[in-house]
Amino acid sequence: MQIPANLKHQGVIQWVQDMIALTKPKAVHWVDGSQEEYDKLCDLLVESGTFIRLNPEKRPNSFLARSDPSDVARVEERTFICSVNKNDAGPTNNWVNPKEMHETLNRLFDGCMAGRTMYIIPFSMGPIGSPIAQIGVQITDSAYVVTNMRIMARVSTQVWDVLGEDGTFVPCMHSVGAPLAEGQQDVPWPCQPDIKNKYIVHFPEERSIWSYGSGYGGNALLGKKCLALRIASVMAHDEGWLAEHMLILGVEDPNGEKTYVAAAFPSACGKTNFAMLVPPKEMEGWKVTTVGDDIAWIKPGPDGRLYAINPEAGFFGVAPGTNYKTNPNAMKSLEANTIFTNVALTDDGDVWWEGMDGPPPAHAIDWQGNDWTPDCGRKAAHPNSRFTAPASQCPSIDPEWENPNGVLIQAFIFGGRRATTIPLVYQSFNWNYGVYVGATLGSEQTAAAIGSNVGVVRRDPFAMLPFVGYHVASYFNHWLRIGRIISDPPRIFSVNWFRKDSEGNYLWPGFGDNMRVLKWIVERVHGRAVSVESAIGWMPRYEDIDWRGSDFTLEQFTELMSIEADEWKQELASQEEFFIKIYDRLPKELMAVRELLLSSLWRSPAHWEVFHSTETPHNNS
Ligand code: SAT
Ligand code: MN
Repeated sequence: MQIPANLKHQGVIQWVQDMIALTKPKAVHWVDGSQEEYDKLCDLLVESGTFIRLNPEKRPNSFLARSDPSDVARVEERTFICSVNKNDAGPTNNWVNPKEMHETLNRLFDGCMAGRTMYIIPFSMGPIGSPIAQIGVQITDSAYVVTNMRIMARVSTQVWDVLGEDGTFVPCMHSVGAPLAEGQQDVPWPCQPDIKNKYIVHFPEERSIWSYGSGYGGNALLGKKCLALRIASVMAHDEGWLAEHMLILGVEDPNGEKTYVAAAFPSACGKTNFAMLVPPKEMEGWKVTTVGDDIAWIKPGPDGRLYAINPEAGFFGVAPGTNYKTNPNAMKSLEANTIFTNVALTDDGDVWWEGMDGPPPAHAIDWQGNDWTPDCGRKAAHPNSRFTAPASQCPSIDPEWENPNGVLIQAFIFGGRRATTIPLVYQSFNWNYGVYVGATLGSEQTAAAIGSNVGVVRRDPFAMLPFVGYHVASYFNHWLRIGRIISDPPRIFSVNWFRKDSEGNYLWPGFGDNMRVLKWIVERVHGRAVSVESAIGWMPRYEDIDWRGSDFTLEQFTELMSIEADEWKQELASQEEFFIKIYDRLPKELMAVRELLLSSLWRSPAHWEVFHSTETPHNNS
């Protein structure tokens, strides 16, 4: 075995040797992260039928992959947190005794790479050498995974230098679980089609990851949800920082003042669109820049304030609905050097998905490889189809996005997809109330996870339900603790872009218009925006929002901001139901906040009447 010249870490070498002995690959390839290597792997994937090279005139250096129809999203029911003590995983995670799970995995991985090449990927989550970054080494038998990892993480032999002889790394073991017998013909998307044979396993005490049977997204690109959220959340808890399912964006006001905010939304709720927002042109001088669209690692800096990095290097974004109107920056990011998965192929060798600009093509090949026409009654692209594109190609990328020390976070935003109940925006009274807002976040489920009841509301605290690597109530306590150790804590806001009227139409236009809300948030942070006190927090009046270029009326705003008694009673009951599930470790602060909320909601019926512009403003931030 030809070990890379600058790899001096015996722990890595020993681990790789053990994994070779276990999985018995046909060949071993140490990934160096070079362009040349990437191009060769893409050629190989074209040859094997996994990749289709797109028309180089339309989409240079870009490819389409179609997954097995069984392997199209994260598998939450097969995701495990194998802590030594069951209750350290908490009631919201699947748990198996780690010893037992190791036995299962050893059996599954025994010989699982037969006939395949083992790739060893050195990667850094975060700028290489950043004090906030972490190093991972992923072993995989999927060249598709290698090419995607090279976009999503910093894959480089430099990582071996940073690791030195005794640095810390997270071992990330991955196999599609489809060994090839002598002479057996491979398929374009090898995997274990039966969901029961897929395993996404985390050992929080060992800080290791084992993934078997899937080649898709967060199941297989192990730097993302597995390392950067589930394992990192455990590290963050132990070390006093935050690993969050949050986008990071910068807001520049007309005076050039920059404010960074981090926002948590569940998967497939428009984080990428929000992170790359283009303000309405009438809001002259306001500008949004992108630091990250999915994950934030946030640490107290030397001044006691919170600084965030995006640990990723690319976007793994939802394709359907993305177009030059909803997200021009994403569209420009994926004009070249992009891998598309499960979108449709047009007759001229380009890609298409539902909601792309212009009329649908008269004919295409759908995500399953079948002929497709607009009237055929099927979707051309899978609802969870994705693009993998380098962040550096994003026109709105923030100049500080690779700053190893991160950017100063001044506001947190929590948002779900809620047809009712939750108003467009409000500010929590203080940090503890804000933690309550995050802890009780609810959202209608999306196609990002297999087996989800699309449209049904579930509690998704901090948008981290499938990503906290330990007991979720201890995670709440960790957030409360952070509030006690930092100086000048960020202000915390709730938003809901997805409220509907009684006919089921969205009340809020969303996309670029979200800038109006973001502007109010930023001005609140700096103590400049007016608000009024409601039962649940501080809220803008109609005239506190910048409506330039909009014809949104006071009546519409009133409906969008209303707090309905019956809905909120139900909401608090549903929040309590969740709290009861995690009662054994639920911080007392959250129970107290709930009581206070209930007491302020329980007022004379007049209180429930909607917000109107005659209330006395308080300029209290
Ligand atoms: O986990 S994935 O990376 O496949 C996508 C998501 O759920 O956000
Ligand atoms: Mn996500």
